[in-house]
Amino acid sequence: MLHRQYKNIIIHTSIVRFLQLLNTTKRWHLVSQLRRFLSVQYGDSALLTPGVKSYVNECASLCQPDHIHLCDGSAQESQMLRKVMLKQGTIIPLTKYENCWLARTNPEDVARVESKTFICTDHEEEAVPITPSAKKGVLGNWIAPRDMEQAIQERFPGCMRGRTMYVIPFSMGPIGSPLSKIGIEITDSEYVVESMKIMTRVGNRVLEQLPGDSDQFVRCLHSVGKPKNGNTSVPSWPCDPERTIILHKPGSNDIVSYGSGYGGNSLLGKKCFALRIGSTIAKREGWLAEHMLILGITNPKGKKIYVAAAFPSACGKTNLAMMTPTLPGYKVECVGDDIAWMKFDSQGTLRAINPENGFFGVAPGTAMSTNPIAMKTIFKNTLFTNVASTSDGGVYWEGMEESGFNNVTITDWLGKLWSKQAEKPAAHPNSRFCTPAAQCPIIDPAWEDPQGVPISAILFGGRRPKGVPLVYEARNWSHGVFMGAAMRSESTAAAEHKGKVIMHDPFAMRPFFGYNFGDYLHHWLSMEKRGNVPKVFHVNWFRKGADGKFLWPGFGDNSRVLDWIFRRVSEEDCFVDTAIGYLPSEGALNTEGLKQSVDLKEMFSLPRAFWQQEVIDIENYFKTQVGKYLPKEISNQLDELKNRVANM
Ligand code: OXD
Ligand code: MN
Repeated sequence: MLHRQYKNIIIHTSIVRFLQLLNTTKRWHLVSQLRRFLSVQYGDSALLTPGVKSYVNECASLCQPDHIHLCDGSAQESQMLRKVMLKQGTIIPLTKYENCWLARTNPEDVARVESKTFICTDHEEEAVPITPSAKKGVLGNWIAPRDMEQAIQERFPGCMRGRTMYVIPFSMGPIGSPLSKIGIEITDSEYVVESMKIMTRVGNRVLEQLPGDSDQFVRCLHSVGKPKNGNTSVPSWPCDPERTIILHKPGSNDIVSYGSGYGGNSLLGKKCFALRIGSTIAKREGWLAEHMLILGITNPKGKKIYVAAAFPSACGKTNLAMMTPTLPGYKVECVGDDIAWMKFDSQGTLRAINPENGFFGVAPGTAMSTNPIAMKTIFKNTLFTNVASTSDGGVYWEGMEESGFNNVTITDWLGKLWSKQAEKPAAHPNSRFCTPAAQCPIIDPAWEDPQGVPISAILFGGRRPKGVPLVYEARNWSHGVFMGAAMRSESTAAAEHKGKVIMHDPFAMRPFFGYNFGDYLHHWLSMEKRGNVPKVFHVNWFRKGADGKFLWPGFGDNSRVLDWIFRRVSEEDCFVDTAIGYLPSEGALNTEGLKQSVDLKEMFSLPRAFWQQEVIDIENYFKTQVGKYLPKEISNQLDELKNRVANM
């Protein structure tokens, strides 16, 4: 039985099906009637702008849901949706914690699907570089407008029959900030609604920000879909893995996602809006939408700077953003762990907001020893996905401290009893916690400042087991942009890639570019003319020694690297000039009190053969994947690096 209030805010949409049978004039007339009907039925209908109403109508007539629900963002609404999800078996309560839930997905729907993610523009080269040897999909996938339309028509008509269509008004960024943007997500998944309510700001207060007669919002249509053959093997997690597709049309600010309920494919505010569509809006408006964490760091003298850092998915952004420094007197505060929108203010200072409202972090590896702040954040008001559960109503994943699990049984992410002797992990490697940012104990006091926080340094990094030192600094802005363009990292479980191959992942944006990477580089280079650009650094916590073990302890000890960066931002003369950039001079990295001995010599060594090969690989990548779109400044930077490496 549905909650009474719930019944009040849903409408039957068989009328919409009927509309499709009519000719255009009659349909137009009835659509206007329906619009009036919608505005009367839903909560505070006065808040629905004509643009939102007509988008809702459009989606309803396409998807033909049984009911429509305009989300108001309230706690009461969440209670109601949780009841629905419990009944469907989509979530189970985690009674050990306060207001925590576990969702188990269909095992075929566990990660972002990059190969099925497309950017739609009139001309292919607006979306991706075209070169004779470019491998398909390396820097994104293009789809022609008519093919996008066809993909929609093959999947969406009637896909929400028997389901409720939810309308989620959401703000990316603090409501009302000049840096924020609004989206309307339409979805047939309660899991998506509840996750969006954590990850973004949702509800009527968002609609109030939309100017009366405009449709200035990003249109986000999502359906978990229905397999063609009707086979929903996991009824609690409907999806259509075979026909999953994620489409973006920057020209009209449209996102259309079908077939997957998994976070990055379905919480459309995150990767689809804040990065892919966001980067195209940013290009148009002269700012940057990036796959970056933002943190504030205060030194023992009480001076504070903010840093933004781009690492590929599942490379420790959340851990760095919430770091507990081992260096005495330092304090780190978190603004965001995944996405930064950065724009110069009128003084020429680069200011950043975190457009998100929550953390969608990778669970495995999160522990008191690695990220105690995350552990203090995630055990209330959290929606877990694909972690293992314990018989006392708790959660478990690989890397969590072992103690406390002796007297309980563990059920793995597939719902099967699990033992430590099992060969398969208990939690899926891409299992997640989705938790409100505001409850992070070290959330920065300025994290919702509508003006954003001033950025003094930008870090690029990845998992590089060989050759790449712990930290080095770019010689200037163009060199920094080159460093971002040349980023590489070992693949992780965040997407569908298999095995641990070193992949090029420029700016950690490879899966998230909304437009041609060559144009993106031009845009980054142009930032130097717009304001005071920050210093740029490259970091690598993952270098391994000959014994295969990590050379650097990482986690809280990364504060030692941040300390050096802080001092470089303050122009301290604590560097040496090398072929690849500026490295800490001898003794400049504070290693006092390190709990393990570190082979600094090896960690900072620059093996000539490695760097010669690195330059060849970068050159090859630029040539085959970026071709004529590569800005001259970047190829100059490559030539200069090549010369310096040759003389190493
Ligand atoms: C994420 C990702 O979920 O990058 O943040 O995949
Ligand atoms: Mn990410």
